[in-house]
Amino acid sequence: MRYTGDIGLLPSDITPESAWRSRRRFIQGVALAPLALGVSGFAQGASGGSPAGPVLPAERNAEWPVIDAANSWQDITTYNNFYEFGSGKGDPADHAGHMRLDPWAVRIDGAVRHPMTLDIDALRQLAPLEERVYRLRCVEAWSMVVPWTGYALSHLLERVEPTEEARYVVFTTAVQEDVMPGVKRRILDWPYVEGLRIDEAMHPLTLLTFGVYGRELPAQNGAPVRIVVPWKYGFKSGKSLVRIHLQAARPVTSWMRAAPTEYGFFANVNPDVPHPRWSQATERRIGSGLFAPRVRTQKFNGYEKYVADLYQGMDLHRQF
Ligand SMILES: Nc1nc2c(c(=O)[nH]1)N[C@H]1C(S)=C(S)[C@@H](COP(=O)(O)O)O[C@H]1N2
Ligand SMILES: [Mo]
Repeated sequence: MRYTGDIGLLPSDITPESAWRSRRRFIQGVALAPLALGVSGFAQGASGGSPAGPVLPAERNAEWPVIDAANSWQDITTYNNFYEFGSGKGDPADHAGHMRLDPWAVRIDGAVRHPMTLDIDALRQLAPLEERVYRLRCVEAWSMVVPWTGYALSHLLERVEPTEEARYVVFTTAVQEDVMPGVKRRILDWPYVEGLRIDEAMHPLTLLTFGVYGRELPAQNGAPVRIVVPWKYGFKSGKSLVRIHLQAARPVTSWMRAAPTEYGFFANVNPDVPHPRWSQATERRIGSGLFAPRVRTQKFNGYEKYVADLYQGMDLHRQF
């Protein structure tokens, strides 16, 4: 499994796995500088932009299918939804750079035995970072393929030990009203709140995410930490998290509150369940060119065999 198209090879593709791992350990133990070499496989063509920002070392996890060629750094960092910074696709790249990222702490509390507040470095170091290439399918019927860096959220949840009461996990995004033009305009009811059922949150595909393309997350992609739930529409993947709260009740999320008939709690990618205002049967792949054919949308965004069990017995048309 490898990146294709304009992405080129990763060092892990051309080095035996064991050599790669030991080299990684060596690099991690010595200094960050040689990593510039370690991630050189990410170099893009001129049109794709070059990954920028601090390097974030991670091992490739090839356990999950890489569906397609990854989108370019340029696509991933300039075509965004981050309504706190405005509703235009370019607004996050234009404005999110003003977000204050240091210091940053995340509170994990509620129905857990060990509530804690972790600063971003402690949170990032809680489990080994992995690189995973996931498809991101927006509810607006476009998609991208993104090499994320993070670890399974389950590692963090296991650390805080959910109690028997913990049936849902609620994610809350930072609000910095002075630097977030969208917050001033009340596009949604801030803060941006999302949630998962505890079994969805514990699923090994659910990624607590700190980076993209081997670099720390750019602000517009949800720095310094976000969630990525690849089998759900993109709006479930809250950015720039400040709180992870476990509770008994199903939360009312920001999008449910804004338009309950359009955005359900589950929001599983499903080509058979249209949005009330448009079809979800196909998607436009960002970066594929104006005349490229639309791609057929797959149930659970292509992750059906890993997650279908979670929804046994549910009517996915009603519980959308
Ligand atoms: N806080 C916050 N998180 C958010 C959003 C948002 O507006 N605010 N938009 C969501 C939507 S609709 C999508 S499709 C993804 C987009 O992630 P990306 O910009 O990194 O591709 O972020 C999600 N997370
Ligand atoms: Mo989205």
